[in-house]
Amino acid sequence: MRFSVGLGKDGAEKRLEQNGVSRRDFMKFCATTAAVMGMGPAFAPQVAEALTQKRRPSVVYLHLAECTGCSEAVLRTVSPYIDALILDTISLDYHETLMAAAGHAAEEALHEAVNSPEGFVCVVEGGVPTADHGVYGKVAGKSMLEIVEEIVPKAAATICIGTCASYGGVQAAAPNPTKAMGVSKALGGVTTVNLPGCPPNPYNFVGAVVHYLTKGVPELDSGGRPYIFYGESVHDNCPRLKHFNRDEYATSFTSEEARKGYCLYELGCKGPDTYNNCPKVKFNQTNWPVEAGHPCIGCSEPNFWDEMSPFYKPW
Ligand code: FSX
Ligand code: SF4
Ligand code: F3S
Repeated sequence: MRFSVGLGKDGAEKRLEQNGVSRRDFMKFCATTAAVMGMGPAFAPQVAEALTQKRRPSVVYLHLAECTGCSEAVLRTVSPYIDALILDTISLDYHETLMAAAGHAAEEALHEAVNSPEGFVCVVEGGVPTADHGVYGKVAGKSMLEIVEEIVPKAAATICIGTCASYGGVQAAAPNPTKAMGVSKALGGVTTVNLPGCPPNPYNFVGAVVHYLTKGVPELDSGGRPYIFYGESVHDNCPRLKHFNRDEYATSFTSEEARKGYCLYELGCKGPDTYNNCPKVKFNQTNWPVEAGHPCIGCSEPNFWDEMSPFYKPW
């Protein structure tokens, strides 16, 4: 495959090399991202171009109520170093856990990014506590509710990374004392690109960013999820499906059937009711829960902590 992308030594290619990403790794990554987006290899050069364009989009990344596992999932990726690529592609002007600035300097960076005439993309990680005017979650003296109310309407687009920002997540589980909810709901139904998963797959994040840069906001389902990543159920693409179709189930984790790779439905697998591309994309291109022997707990569905539990029993 030949790529005719202008990765000049002085520009993107050099920066990527400095971050430990070889040209070969980069092109492989672009082809994988194209595939994750449901596009053929012919789209890879456009992915490369989007990721190396001169004008890097300004991104304001907000942390609300969450475990930071979403950021960790992006930062802990192995080859081809999604963190380096993402950090090189976008201008991350505000990210509370990554930025060197603190206190007033951090607030100043946020203010500048949000008011820049060039515009910005908002990425939100975490749910919004809304009880008692949002008093249960604050950053720099402002409630998380006030922060999203102020910033999200000004953004060119908002990407919710993870189930918490998309739908509320673990802090929204019953009895939900802080009345945590997803960003869209907290703001009265504003459109957000939701990338649920607890944590989400970093490739879906990269794919969403590339989609935004090349084709605009992707087509979303009723839960705000892009069809390209969440259009099929986990069950649809599961390698254990042939056993499900033959009624071959593992009845305990230590059984002979479990060792043979039988279906995990009897052990609580919620793959048939969960929409995500885990079997196709995997985590770190290595593995995903069901292939590793664990039932899907439905982590990319709204309210999965309440509605998909008990996790180890079939419905
Ligand atoms: Fe939520 Fe992100 Fe689950 Fe954690 O921060 S989606 S709790 S893995 O990581 O928001
Ligand atoms: Fe479906 Fe889960 Fe069985 Fe896979 S293990 S076939 S996702 S029920
Ligand atoms: Fe989550 Fe199920 Fe995938 S638990 S990571 S949606 S297999």
